[in-house]
Amino acid sequence: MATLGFLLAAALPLAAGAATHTVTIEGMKFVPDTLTVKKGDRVVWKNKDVVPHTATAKRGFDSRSIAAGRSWSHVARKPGRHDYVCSFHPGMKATLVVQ
Ligand SMILES: [Cu+2]
Repeated sequence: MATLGFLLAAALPLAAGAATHTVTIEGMKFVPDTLTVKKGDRVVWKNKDVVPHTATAKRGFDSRSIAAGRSWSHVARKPGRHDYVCSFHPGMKATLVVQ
């Protein structure tokens, strides 16, 4: 079952012990506005608003447009403090800390 093996591998891309964290985008805010994760963890941004948003760091990651009701995930690989904004609404600011 080579095909099944491939599908399982695709569904499990995280290293053993890696965690998944969620940032909810709701009411024009990132919640929580500061999230600390370990290197290799996955972060999922869930847009619960009725307008698109982005999660855009100067360096490290850029979700591009996340449509209303959709989500985007990113594996945190770069240690450090990553301040990010929504590029459509620059007043929306948050921080991802990768340890
Ligand atoms: Cu936005």
